[in-house]
Amino acid sequence: MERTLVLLKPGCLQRRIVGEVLSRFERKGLKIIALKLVKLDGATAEAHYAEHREKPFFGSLVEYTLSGPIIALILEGNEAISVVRRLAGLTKLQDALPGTIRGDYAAQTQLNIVHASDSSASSERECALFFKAGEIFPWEDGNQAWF
Ligand code: FUP
Repeated sequence: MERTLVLLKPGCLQRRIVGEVLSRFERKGLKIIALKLVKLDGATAEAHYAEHREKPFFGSLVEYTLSGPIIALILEGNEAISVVRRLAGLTKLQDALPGTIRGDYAAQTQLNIVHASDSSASSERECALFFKAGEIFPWEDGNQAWF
């Protein structure tokens, strides 16, 4: 079982597609074990994208990330890190296939709607950046009678 950190960037709220994007993860059988609406501060946004600090798009990427509230969540499931990356689709606009979240909704590479951890090391780092231990609630699949 793996955990992965997902961000629904400001464009998801702007375009009222939070429910649609969350549905894709739920339909796949992933478990939401942490979730919050948050307005990031500059230091957290810069720390999250620290690997891109030297890139030409760093400033505008951080600016976009800070342009409104975002939804942060942790998903748990089998092979969750790579499964969620595939559901999200590739980074670049022209590579993101139809049927993926970015392929269906992103209109610009820089505004590519979602973030998903790309390795277990980044998942660990990013889950800790966005959530305290007390904000994460793992749960078990219950008795079918609940459905
Ligand atoms: P990903 O892990 O798919 O989000 O991709 P990266 O970590 O490479 O990129 C992080 C963010 O930087 C992307 F979501 C969008 C932005 N970016 C650009 O604006 N231009 C690029 O050429 C590459 C990434």
